[in-house]
Amino acid sequence: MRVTINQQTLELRQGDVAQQDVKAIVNAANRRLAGGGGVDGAIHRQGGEAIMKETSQRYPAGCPTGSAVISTAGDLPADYVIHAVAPVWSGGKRGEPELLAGAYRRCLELAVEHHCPSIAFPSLGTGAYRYPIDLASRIAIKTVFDFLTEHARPGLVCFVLFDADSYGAFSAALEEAAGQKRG
Ligand code: AR6
Repeated sequence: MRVTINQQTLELRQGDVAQQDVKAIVNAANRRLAGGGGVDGAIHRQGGEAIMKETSQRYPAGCPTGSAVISTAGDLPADYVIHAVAPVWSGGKRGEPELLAGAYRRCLELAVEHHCPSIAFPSLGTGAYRYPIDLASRIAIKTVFDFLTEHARPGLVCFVLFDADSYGAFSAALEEAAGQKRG
């Protein structure tokens, strides 16, 4: 599924974010950038040691929740990995929506700052961090939708969803957002 926003493309794909042939892919990281399972495990396993080597040198203090940092992509098809830290879901009253939106926004800013014409995101926060997919997908879509409306770049933004349920939630959120824009 794909829509055009401000002459740019927002696309949903199913698969492994690590294997996407785009300029930057986004990692679902933790604050210590310590490595883990899920998306993080796939990226470090397939990208090799260069990624962790660079992040531990450049970002010894890690990355705050709701933000992101950028590194090499090692052996992956992409040139950059942007490591984003989503909030751990704890009911929704601890600033989780703002933090999740902030993480997506910072990734888009970093992609633009590094002249990336394309970026691929996983669904941040909805695995080990337990953010409910119906809520998280709406925040993800709205944040990207608004960014593309307000900026002329990056050009192509993909969400790469790992399973059918996540794909379904993102499709519904995208239809809702596109419908609202059409009025
Ligand atoms: N490509 C795309 N999506 C994937 C992939 C993949 N290769 N693998 C899993 N997913 P998670 P979080 C989906 O747990 O919730 C890590 O250990 C997965 O089904 O990767 O932000 C870090 O080190 C889910 O829908 O990220 C942190 O400690 C979504 O991606 C913590 O987990 C996110 O799942 C971050 O947790």
